[in-house]
Amino acid sequence: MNTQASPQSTTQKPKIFVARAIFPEALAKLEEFFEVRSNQEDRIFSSEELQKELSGVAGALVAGSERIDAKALEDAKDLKIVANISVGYNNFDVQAITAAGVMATNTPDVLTDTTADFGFGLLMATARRITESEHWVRAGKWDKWSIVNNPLGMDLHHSTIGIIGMGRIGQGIAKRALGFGMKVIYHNRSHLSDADEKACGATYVSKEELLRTADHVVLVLPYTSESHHTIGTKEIAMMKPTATLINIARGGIVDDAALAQALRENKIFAAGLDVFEGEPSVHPELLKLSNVVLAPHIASATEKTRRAMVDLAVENLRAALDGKKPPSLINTELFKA
Ligand code: 8YV
Repeated sequence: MNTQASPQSTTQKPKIFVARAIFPEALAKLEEFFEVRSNQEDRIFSSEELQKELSGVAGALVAGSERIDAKALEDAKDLKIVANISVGYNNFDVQAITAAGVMATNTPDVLTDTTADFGFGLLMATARRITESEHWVRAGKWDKWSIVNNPLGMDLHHSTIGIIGMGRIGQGIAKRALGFGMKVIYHNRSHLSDADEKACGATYVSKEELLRTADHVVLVLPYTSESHHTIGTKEIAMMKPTATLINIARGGIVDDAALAQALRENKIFAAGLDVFEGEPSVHPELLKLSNVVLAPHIASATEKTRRAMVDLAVENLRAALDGKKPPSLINTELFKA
């Protein structure tokens, strides 16, 4: 065995912190270049612990579970980059991060199709009562074939899908809906270009028109203070009693208590939720209902895509610590070539 220190081990590697468990191969790659403090046991840090972990490191890989704000950055005097393993970055106070001179990055594009697939799958499971039917079979309730006495759902084909939030993932869902012969309407902060509208077969409508006319409402908008409770009692009251509501965006975009009450009173047909207010806690009333499909925030969770997200976050971190522009820099004003 060669006991001589390699040239690499004598030069000081920059210190980095990996806040969540990641794939061992990605960790090994990081260890080639950095002195890594990692959290392979995957526990969730308190804000005090996070603040401590960020002190003395040049870079950090984090996820939606880590809130990066002025408090978290208080002692992070050496920090140059905070790389989110997530496209959504509502866990970042971008203003505070930028004020601290720290680059912030996310993981767009690599998860678009995987997330759109899941959104469409959740819609199908919800409208056609697939998980409820499975529970029904497992509970031994399937004692005879019947025309009417089994879980009857709502059609997707040739119905109207209303997408709120028409970014990359929303457009991905629209394109899938076209294959089902669905009419696509959308609401967004801004109109798509004519070419993008055409590619999605989508028509821009007001939020109110969307809620009143869509058979299936799908939420794919980012969470901000403006999008908090985009869907509450008032909005649900505008929806058709036969409509479904799908949230793959963020907890807090839907008022979960109001939704639970509406589902209990059959104000709408059903809901499919991948994200929740205060997750991983789920509103206890939602857990009691059969007309809601619940998933643990897994829209981007395929092996290939989660690896691609981690790889992109690693690429962002390495670029920043190499003095290069990270491929998905959020606060671009910080990069001085
Ligand atoms: C992440 C997501 O898995 O990318 C996003 O915005 O919601 C998911 O893909 C999750 O946020 C973990 O950070």
